[in-house]
Amino acid sequence: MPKPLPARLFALATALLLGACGPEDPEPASASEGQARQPLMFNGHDYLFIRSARSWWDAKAICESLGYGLVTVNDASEASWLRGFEGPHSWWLGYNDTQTEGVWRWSHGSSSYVQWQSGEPNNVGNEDCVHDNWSGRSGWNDYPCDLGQYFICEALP
Ligand SMILES: [Ca+2]
Ligand SMILES: [Ca+2]
Ligand SMILES: [Ca+2]
Repeated sequence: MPKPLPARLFALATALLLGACGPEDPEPASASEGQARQPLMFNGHDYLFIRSARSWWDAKAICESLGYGLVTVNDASEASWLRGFEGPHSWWLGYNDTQTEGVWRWSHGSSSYVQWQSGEPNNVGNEDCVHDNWSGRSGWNDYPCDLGQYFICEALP
């Protein structure tokens, strides 16, 4: 079980996330989106679904500033649970080949589980970061790291 997060971290997270949902957020806030910014738990891990379109690098830094990392997908049950919150959007995961083209790693932790969409990864135009639910289709696509996407943080063990 992860350690309970102190109240001051929640305050920081709330302030940061509300601040992050300014002009870059293409969608109006709603009650359900507000709830989605609170940590959700699955299998003993806390997650944040952050509905602010950021580069993969910014997303990674924001997760880390909160004591999380970009999500590592460990198995099909976690992938399925995540998808239940994704709606029509695509979301950054921690998977990337930023270090060596074609050598895929997780930014935080490790996993041998993969769920590529058909024909992916294809590195079209140099795609080194992975998002889930591209075009509303199940599975992963490699995508340019500097384009803005919503993102999922998972608490570090
Ligand atoms: Ca995980
Ligand atoms: Ca690549
Ligand atoms: Ca691709």
